[in-house]
Amino acid sequence: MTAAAPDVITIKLERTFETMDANQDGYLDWTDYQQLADRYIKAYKLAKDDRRARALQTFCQIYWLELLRHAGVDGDRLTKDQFITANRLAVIDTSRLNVTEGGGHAIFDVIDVDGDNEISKDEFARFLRDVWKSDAPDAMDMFTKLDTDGDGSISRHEFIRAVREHFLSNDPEAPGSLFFGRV
Ligand SMILES: [Ca+2]
Ligand SMILES: [Ca+2]
Ligand SMILES: [Ca+2]
Repeated sequence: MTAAAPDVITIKLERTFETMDANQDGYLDWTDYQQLADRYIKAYKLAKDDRRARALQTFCQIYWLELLRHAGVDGDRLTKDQFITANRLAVIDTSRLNVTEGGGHAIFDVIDVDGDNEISKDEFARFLRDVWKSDAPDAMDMFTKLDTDGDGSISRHEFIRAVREHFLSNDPEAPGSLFFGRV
C-alpha cells in the first residue's frame, strides 16, 4: 500500500455517518440507532415482542454503548470523527459485543424470512426495496457479489463475511465493501 492509497474504511464510515445522521446536525445520537432498528422492524412488520426484533433492538443498544465507551465521551452523542474512531475500536474489541458477528447474525435472521439459513434472490430484493428503498437496476449486482460461491443464494457464512469486510477491509473490490454502495 502506498502512502497515497485512500483509506477505504474511513470513507465507508464517513458515508455511514452521513446516512445515519438523519437530521444532518453533524451528530449521531441514540435516536439515530433506534431509527435504524425501527427501519428493519417496520419493513418486516415484526411485532415488538418478536425475538428477531428484540435481538436487533438489543444489538443496537449495546453497539451504541460500545461506540460511546470507545469514543471516550461524557455525553450521549458523537461527531463524525468520534464516530469513525469509536467504530474502528469497537469492531476489534469483542469483549462486550462482537459487532460484525452479532450485528450480522441479527440482520441475517430478519432478512432470511423463510428461515432456511439462506438469503434467496427474492429475500434480498425485498431487503433492498423495503429497508433501503432501493429499486436501482444495478442494486441486484450486489447479490451476485455477495453470493461468492455462485450457488444462487447468500449463505449465512457469505453474509457474515461481507459484514466483516464492510467494517474491516480496505479492499474496495471486496464484496463487503459494496454492501452499502461502491467506494
Ligand atoms: Ca443527528
Ligand atoms: Ca431464506
Ligand atoms: Ca452462495
